[in-house]
Amino acid sequence: MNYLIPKPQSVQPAPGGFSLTASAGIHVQAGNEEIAAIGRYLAEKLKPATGFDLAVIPAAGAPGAGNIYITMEGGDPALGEEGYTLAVTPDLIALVAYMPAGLFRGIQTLRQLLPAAIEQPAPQPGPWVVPAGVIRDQPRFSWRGAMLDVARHFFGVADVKAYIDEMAYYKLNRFHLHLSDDQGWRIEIKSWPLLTTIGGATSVGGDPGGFYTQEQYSEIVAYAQSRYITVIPEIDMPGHTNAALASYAELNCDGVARAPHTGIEVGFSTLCVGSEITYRFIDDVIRELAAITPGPYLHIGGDEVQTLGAGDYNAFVQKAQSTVHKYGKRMIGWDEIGRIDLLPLTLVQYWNGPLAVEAARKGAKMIMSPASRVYLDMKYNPSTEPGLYWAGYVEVQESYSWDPATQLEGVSEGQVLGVEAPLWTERIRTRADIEYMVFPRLIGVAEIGWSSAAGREWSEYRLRLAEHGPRLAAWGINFYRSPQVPWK
Ligand code: TNX
Repeated sequence: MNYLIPKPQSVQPAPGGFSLTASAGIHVQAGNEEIAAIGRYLAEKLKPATGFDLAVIPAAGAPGAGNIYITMEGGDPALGEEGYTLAVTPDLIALVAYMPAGLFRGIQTLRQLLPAAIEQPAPQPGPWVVPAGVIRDQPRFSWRGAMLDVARHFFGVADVKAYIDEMAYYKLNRFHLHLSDDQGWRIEIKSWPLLTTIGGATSVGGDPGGFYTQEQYSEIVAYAQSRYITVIPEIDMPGHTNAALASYAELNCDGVARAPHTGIEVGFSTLCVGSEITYRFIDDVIRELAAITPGPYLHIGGDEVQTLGAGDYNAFVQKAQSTVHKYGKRMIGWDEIGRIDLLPLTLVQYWNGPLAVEAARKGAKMIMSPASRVYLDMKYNPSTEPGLYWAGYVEVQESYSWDPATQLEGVSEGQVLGVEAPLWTERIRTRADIEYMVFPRLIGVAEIGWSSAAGREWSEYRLRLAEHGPRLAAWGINFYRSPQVPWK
């Protein structure tokens, strides 16, 4: 029970353990399809390494010895939406939660309690013993996220699903997709089809482009939902818009379509904020995106526009905020939106600057993504091949040893919604690159978001992290074997 990440709120070990055998049943609370689906997910995760075809059975109360029991009956409301209790005896594994999301998080704990070989894709000898004890657990923060930039380089549905599964294993619950930028537009907008046929065709460095149809996007959203992860789509504006400006001449103040951009400089592009068509454009884009996004959030970027005055910028973002609100969503933006009058439910994502503090002073809730800690595109050290280093080299310890409630002067715990780790992809071209930059740093971010600050310490964490090496290896993940960690 000593190697769990994120570290649970409370762990009480007991003698002995539960031996999982081929005859175990996964007994799920009867009459609840959502819980049955969680039971099937567990069976599916246990099958490859054990070879067991565990039956998912509607339960008539707690089952007899040798079984797994998953239920919301008796779930403690004090453990909230994502909390759970996992009680393991030599006879029974009982997972109880107040809400289905809690059961799903508890399943990840159960997977981590089994030997690392459980993550192997083909049958292993076992035995499959789960140590006995009681875990009572719930998250510190409600926002525990990762962002993937699919604009600078495009990653298809299969890559994205793999990332979602990796996030789920560490109990993350927000997946932010950066869908548009200077170098590419990645989501089909039916009323503006050239965005994807022209704007979607390029990537950084002349690499291949690509985009998601609305159907594919919905497939990603549903996949994330089945793992209790909310998708947050981002369309960056008014800057970071060259792909749109290349697709439609009329979005430019001079009426001339821009050439595609395959470099990595930022800050030069902007929508034409004085023209009426710009607002028809953002209305259409936000309307279509809101309609296929069941989650409550829509991110409008708002970062790094160097070619607009403050007045124009503020007026534009103010209008974008009204549009997002009109379509029933809460707006999120990077630091820079701290300059405008924010609606009460608007969220600010801190990355680098003082404007986020201004937003906090106005009462906005914050998502913490300090570049010098959790920008997963930052190189680990000078010999890291992929990535950038403008915010410094970020070794595993640096990305773990900080706290969201004390990172920013003037922003206290009550204003912090949680933490999110972005992966920008200017210098990330393949799934192997993603894995190398994300792992193991994202695991530490997951712990920062979930576990209590008290007792969270690098010298102890690195030993737990070491035990996760074989699990990452079992999935075939190309992770960075940091010399700071005594890998197993
Ligand atoms: C800053 S973070 C950016 C991105 C870049 C990233 C590279 C932010 C709001 N803007 O456009 O991709 O740095 O690390």
